[in-house]
Amino acid sequence: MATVVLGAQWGDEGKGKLVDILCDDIDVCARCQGGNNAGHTIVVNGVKYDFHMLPSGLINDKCVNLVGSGVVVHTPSLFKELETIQAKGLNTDGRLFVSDRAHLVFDFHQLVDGLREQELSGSKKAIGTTGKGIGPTYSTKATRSGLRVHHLVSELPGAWDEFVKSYHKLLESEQKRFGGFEYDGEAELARYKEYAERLRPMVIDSVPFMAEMLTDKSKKVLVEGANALMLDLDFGTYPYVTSSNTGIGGVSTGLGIPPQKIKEVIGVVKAYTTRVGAGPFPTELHDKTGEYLQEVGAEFGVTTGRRRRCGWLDLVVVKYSTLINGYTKLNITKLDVLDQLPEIKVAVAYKHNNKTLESFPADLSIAADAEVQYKTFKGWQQDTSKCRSYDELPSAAKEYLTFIEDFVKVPISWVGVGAGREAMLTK
Ligand code: 2SA
Ligand code: GDP
Ligand code: MG
Repeated sequence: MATVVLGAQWGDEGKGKLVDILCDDIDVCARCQGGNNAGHTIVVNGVKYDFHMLPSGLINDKCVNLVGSGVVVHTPSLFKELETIQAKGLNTDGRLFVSDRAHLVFDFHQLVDGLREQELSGSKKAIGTTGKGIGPTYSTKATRSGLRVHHLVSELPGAWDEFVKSYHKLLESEQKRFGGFEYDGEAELARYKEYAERLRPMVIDSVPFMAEMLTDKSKKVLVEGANALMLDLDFGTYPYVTSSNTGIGGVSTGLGIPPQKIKEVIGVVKAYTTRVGAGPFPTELHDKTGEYLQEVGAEFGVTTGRRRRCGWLDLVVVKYSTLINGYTKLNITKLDVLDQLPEIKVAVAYKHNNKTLESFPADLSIAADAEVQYKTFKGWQQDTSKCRSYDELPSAAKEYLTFIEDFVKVPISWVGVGAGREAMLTK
């Protein structure tokens, strides 16, 4: 059976940290969507690891890791990331598999990502992507012109020639669409000839692999979500979203696993809200409190280094994401960041034209104009970062947590009070 960890807001809730802790007792950690746009920071004994495309289960030396079929793989970045974590002392030998059905991100997809953003910025509607080629690669997947891992590593006669032909066709169609940009496709293909050799030993048909892991009663599987529900292509703040299903749907489509094999869905919720990139953010703070959250929370993008926008916790968002993802447990993270605030607010409803909205609206102009209704809590103004059990938390902090639990109607099982493994309280 599988446990799934998903982001409940706009990302960077601290999913990586929970995944790392759970992987102590996990056999397979799998990514199902996204690519190296993700950034999961994990701190173990003071050593910081930044994961982008690779599953965070690689930190645990007993855990096998899978880059699933729904992930888009920029091969050079995969090897670079592997080398970086190996240089920090992790032995990844025989513990990383890549699905043969995953799509390949080429450098020209990244170039096109920038060109699309430039086009949109003319109408002031740029998405604020990470520039990692994620949208363009999922686009070519949907138009059925993309190339997959099995195309690259195939040893069937004529397979490489076929790969080269399809590559040129794909590149030419992008060049046609984007004003005939200059591009050295031959040089990229030469690099891919080498990558094919390095990648081949890791490539598997992940469908029978996952089926076996999910049937074997002695095996535990964890699915590591990337990005978060409000960035979901279908249910997020479209078009200000990423190009994959970051919600529960992406787990089945991105790994080929039946939904009844999912036992637990853990929603990771930051004790306030952040967003990186453009798009609506009803509880965003443009004042000193917003700056406080950004600085104390060290809210910078792990992949791009961009400053994250900050605001109050929005329970309209968390409830909406619960309706879709069906969380069975919550992990509230970064509670310690709120420690010094005299007053803490939580959004509990949106009003539009004097009517309370039923849920997070599809129409972004309604989200932008909505009047946010808050509940205000007195801050605890005590250091929680040294707490090592739930009981040690100040009573005002417990009140805040209980309110979240009651509002969302999902039990809180973990509370984060610091970046390290030791700073996770179980409830
Ligand atoms: P993309 O590149 O096409 O996926 O961008 C589309 C939108 O999705 C947002 N997005 C993210 N939001 C939060 N965190 C992400 N990962 C990195 C991190 C981001 C970074 O952990 O900090 O370093 O900037 C992530 N990845 C994609 C993106 O900002 C766009 O709004
Ligand atoms: P992810 O994308 O959801 O995995 O989250 P990120 O790694 O992008 O961002 C979360 C950041 O907060 C990382 O730098 C973590 O090390 C850090 N972090 C995680 N949990 C906590 C916590 O409970 N308290 C504090 N202060 N930092 C945390
Ligand atoms: Mg992140």
